[in-house]
Amino acid sequence: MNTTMAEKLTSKELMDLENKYGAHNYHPLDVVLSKGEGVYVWDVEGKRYFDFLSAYSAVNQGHCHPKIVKALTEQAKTLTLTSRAFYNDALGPYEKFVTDFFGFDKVLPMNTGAEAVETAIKLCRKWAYEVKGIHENDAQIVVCENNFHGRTTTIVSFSNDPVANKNFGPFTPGFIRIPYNDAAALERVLAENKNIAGFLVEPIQGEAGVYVPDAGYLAATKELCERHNVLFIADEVQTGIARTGKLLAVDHEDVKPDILILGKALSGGAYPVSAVLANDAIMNVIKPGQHGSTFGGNPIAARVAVAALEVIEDEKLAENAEKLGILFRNEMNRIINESDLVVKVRGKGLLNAIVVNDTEESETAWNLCLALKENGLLAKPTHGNIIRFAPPLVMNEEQLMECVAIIEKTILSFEM
Ligand code: IF1
Repeated sequence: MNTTMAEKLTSKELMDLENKYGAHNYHPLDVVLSKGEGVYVWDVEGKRYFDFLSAYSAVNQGHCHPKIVKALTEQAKTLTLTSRAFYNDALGPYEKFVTDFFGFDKVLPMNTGAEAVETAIKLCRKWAYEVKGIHENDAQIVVCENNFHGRTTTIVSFSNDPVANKNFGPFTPGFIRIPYNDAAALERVLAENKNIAGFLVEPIQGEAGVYVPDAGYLAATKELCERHNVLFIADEVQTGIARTGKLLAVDHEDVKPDILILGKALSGGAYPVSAVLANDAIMNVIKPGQHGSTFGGNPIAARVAVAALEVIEDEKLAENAEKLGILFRNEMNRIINESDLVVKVRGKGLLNAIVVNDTEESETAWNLCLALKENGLLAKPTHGNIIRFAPPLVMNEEQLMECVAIIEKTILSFEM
């Protein structure tokens, strides 16, 4: 088999190639995709599916959105990369646009979510030493149990998931882990420890299985941070950009983070674009040469991000996510009442999960996803018995009801 030729390979052949030549750091569902448009993707055999993962919420604006693709391809033909050794004519306009859009003085552009989290950690520590006055190397950042913030060595250092960090040590010190959704736990640690620089939190824990904290948790923790001169750092890589029914998940509680971390849908999935936003009193601690990235702030990323955010606003995707999310959870609750297989639905906007009535070690959720795939809908289990449902936000009500029918049919036939 000459795989360099443009000949058409089957799904089986393509999966074999990945298995033989790619590192086994993923366990994909056995579907090979070759095309996407809006809420749909197609496999190499031409079968169409509803995408209920949206590349982990990167493709909020739908696959291959024409406006985003246009920005990408036009800029790709003009100027792709200059590095930050020189100015480029796309970055400044993007920086003005994105800071206005989210209401911060400044942005620091990066590429992936993990890089943006690393950037926020570095920014927070530098601020702690140079503004707050913590003694050098003593700063602590408070994080939550079952957090997921990415895959770098420092980020996995403060994970409590052995799958993410076992045998990747030694780990970066300087993190204190407290229970999620427990403002009193934050209050205790802030009272005990004068060296706390920041509190890093996901407004909804995605990887942990779409855990929505109690109403008031974000506002209460933000207030505690303010009282103790500690930076509230919101990781909105997964929850941001309209996914949960507001532009940001913190907007549900009118919380303004001191540091905001964005990624994924900042490009609509067309290109790796991430960002850290903060006001001058924080961002100005970073001086030339102290942080950066070859690709961060490149002209393609800048044009793509502007287009991606314009789509969010033009197409009212936050409002659509809010409306369809309520409908989706209502429909799932109806199905739950008819079925013993699914016990719970939770989420906000179009970031939802159902809990399958089986152990975390069971194959049930995986097999349910295989059956959903056969019926034309792609989703993936997380933590064994939880299935995340996060379609592109450009879905309409009719399409959503078609998806509900697929899910219902699959769940009910599964029990027979
Ligand atoms: C993988 C889950 C989603 C994130 C938050 C930072 C990052 C992520 C809150 C890092 C990334 C991912 C990455 C993906 C799986 C995934 C995920 F299953 F783990 F929970 F989205 F649902 N902060 N989330 O959720 O961003 O460096 O990847 O750009 O396979 O690791 P990244």
